Amino acid sequence: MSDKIYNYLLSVIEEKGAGFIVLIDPDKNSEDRLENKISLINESGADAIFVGGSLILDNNCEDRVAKIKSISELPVIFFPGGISQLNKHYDAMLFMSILSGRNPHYLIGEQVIAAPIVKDLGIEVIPTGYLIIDGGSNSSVQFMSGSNPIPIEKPDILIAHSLAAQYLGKKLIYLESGSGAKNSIPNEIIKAVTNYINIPIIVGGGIRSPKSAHDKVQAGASFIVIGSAIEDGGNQNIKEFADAIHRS
Ligand code: 1GP
Repeated sequence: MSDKIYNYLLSVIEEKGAGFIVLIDPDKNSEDRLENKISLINESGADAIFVGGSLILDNNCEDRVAKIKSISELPVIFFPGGISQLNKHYDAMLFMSILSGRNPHYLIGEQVIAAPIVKDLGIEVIPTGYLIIDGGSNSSVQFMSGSNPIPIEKPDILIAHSLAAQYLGKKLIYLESGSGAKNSIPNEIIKAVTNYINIPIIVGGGIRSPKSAHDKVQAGASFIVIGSAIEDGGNQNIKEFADAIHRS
């Protein structure tokens, strides 16, 4: 199996200090809207596009991913909200387990259903430990996955989960406070986790400003994911995030 996209992500860390990933929720972006949005992202300095959402209210996900792929200059990586969003158009996928939860379906059930289809499609997989942390509001991912988030005031629990993810062989850890979270992951928590593990950390959820993104990179994040903050933003906004995240 190819490691092309994973190696590309590692090269971004090497060259730029950290990477900027834009999240596109296929439920919130019609094909017309995508045209404009992807061209802004192409020009922004972003390093990759994640596509995925907790819930999709129509049957057009595959068409939208095909559209994104046809106009994007960046790797298009599946950030799975569920197997119904899996299709042949992605360059790679985060092969995730919600390790912070205790719902067996999202620990291993969904992955078993997906694995043979992923093999058939020939998509590169990036094993990822997904850890949901309480972001101060009920997140869609928390509700849809039926899993409790890790309490923010218990960094020892998060550290133990992060170490377990690394020892299980995950290549990335995703610290998630939920799309549109009231509170993003605090910098001191990111710092605490990076003191214990040595695989790259993705941080996402509720990051609203370039300064906040910059501070999370300083704390040790290797990738910052921005979705809601640029959902209606212009090119300038996306560029500002890229500049704040990349080493100047
Ligand atoms: C959600 O981490 C991502 O899974 C991005 O969150 O939409 O809050 O930027 P936002």
